[in-house]
Amino acid sequence: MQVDAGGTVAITSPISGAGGLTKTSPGNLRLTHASSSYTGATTVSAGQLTVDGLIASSSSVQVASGATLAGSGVVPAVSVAGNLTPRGLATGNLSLTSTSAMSVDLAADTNDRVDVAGTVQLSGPVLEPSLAHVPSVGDSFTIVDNDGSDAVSGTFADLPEGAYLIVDGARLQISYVGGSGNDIVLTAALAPTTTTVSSSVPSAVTGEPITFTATTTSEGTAVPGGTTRFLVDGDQAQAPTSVDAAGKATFTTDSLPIGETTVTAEYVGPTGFADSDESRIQSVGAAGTTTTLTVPAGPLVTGQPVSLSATVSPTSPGGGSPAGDVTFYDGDAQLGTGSVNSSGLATYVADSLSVGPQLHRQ
Ligand SMILES: [Ca+2]
Ligand SMILES: [Ca+2]
Repeated sequence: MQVDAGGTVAITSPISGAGGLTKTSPGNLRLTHASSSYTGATTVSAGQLTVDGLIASSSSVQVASGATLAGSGVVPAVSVAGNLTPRGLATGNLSLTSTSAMSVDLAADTNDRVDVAGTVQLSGPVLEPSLAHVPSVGDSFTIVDNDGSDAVSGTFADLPEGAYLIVDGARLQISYVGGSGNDIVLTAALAPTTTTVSSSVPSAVTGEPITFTATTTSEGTAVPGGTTRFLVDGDQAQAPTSVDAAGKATFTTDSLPIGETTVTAEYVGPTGFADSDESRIQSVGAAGTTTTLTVPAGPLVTGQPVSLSATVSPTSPGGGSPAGDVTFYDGDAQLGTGSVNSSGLATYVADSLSVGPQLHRQ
């Protein structure tokens, strides 16, 4: 049969006999009768053959590179080197070669699909899905319904099991073990994200500023937005802030307690992206301190009460307000203690000091 480019010829009568059918030229030949009985081979060498009827008695259908098989009818075993545009086509064994492409419209109600009675052989064909609506996460589309329990052999080009593909802005994940376990199913999915947390000072001391940086990626690249919040030992320490172009958010604190503290970054992705989080243990040790003793200017008179003061300050990189007690000595004799106040000052009033020995602090 020849159909000129741009034209469509429909055969509504049954085709019978022992001969075959070869479709040439660029136009579209449409077979609609439900009881054709010819037994020869069907060859689509150019243009498009649309089978909306039944030609299952044909020995096979061969679709040449550049030619197209389409329709919603019933065909025998099909080997496609060109294009397959099924609209619910039922086939025998289905083979798609590396030069072929399968186009499916993933409509919300009834998506394009092939129902295969036999084997499914994919030698790296290109999958060309289209989507006219926004699917909800979890919505699935069976594009090849494989009968029996035989596994699909091979995959579409660049789409191994579990791969993601973006279809008209929606993210779909492909499985060749979907449906009853041997069907090809596309499922609307969230992009996975991974969040990691680093510390500017993995082993800090009290009062030392520590900056935590959360970095969120999706399949190896920065996420396109979203927010990250930080928690310290499970309590929010910083409200959600937008991540930057590198997917990063930071949280700086100098008030973690001595010991080990759990710092968590929680990422909430934009539409289409999954959430993720990570926790890390931050170690904080005691900061070093410097103590300066102040005594009244002399000379002191024996027996006169003496007000002693000591100023305690953290040494860098520590910070904040030291707490605790300062013990004052007269020589080796302990005089008493004073508590360090919020200004780092401890005082003690001695009734008297001995003559001669140096005043010192331990
Ligand atoms: Ca199945
Ligand atoms: Ca099967």
